[in-house]
Amino acid sequence: MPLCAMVLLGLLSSAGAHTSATGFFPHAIVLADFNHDGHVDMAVPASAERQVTVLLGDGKGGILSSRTYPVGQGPTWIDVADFNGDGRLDFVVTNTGEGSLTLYFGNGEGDFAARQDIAGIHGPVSVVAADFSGDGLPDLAVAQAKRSAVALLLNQGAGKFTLVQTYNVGRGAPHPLQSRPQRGWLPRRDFG
Ligand SMILES: [Ca+2]
Ligand SMILES: [Ca+2]
Repeated sequence: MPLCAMVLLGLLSSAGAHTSATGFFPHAIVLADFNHDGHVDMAVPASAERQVTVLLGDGKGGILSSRTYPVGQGPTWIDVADFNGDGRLDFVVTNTGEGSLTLYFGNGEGDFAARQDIAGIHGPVSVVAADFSGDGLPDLAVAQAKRSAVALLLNQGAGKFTLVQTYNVGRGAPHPLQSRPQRGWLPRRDFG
């Protein structure tokens, strides 16, 4: 499967490397501890599959479980935050081909549900979650490559977002945005 993306963990050894399929054409990886077990997990959007794969790590370089979640066309970027304030991590994906975002809300045990789509975001190529308004809720900044712009969406609470401003950043494609350190979510970035 030459085009099938694989996640490779750990160093090659006599026992071989751990691999796990994540779908075709992955564009990004975000790290977080989705199930609160102290081990780093991953979420990977695969643009040709319209899906995100969540891989739960075992802290020894292996994968405990893998589960995929459907998103929109051409998912290219992902970020993580607690968007609805329930203490459990959620994720947001840019659907570049569809002009939308998809959010999933975590249950704190590594599973995600209550999909929410935000339409009308033309050509989103990357997204970062941060509290831009100072109210303690993570908002979203979305890079729109074809418009040479960044869209700012404010979190209205319960994970609901409103587009409040679009900033022109001049000619050229803003890709990607730089995310902030995710303190408190990654006790260590050590897969082994
Ligand atoms: Ca974990
Ligand atoms: Ca949450």
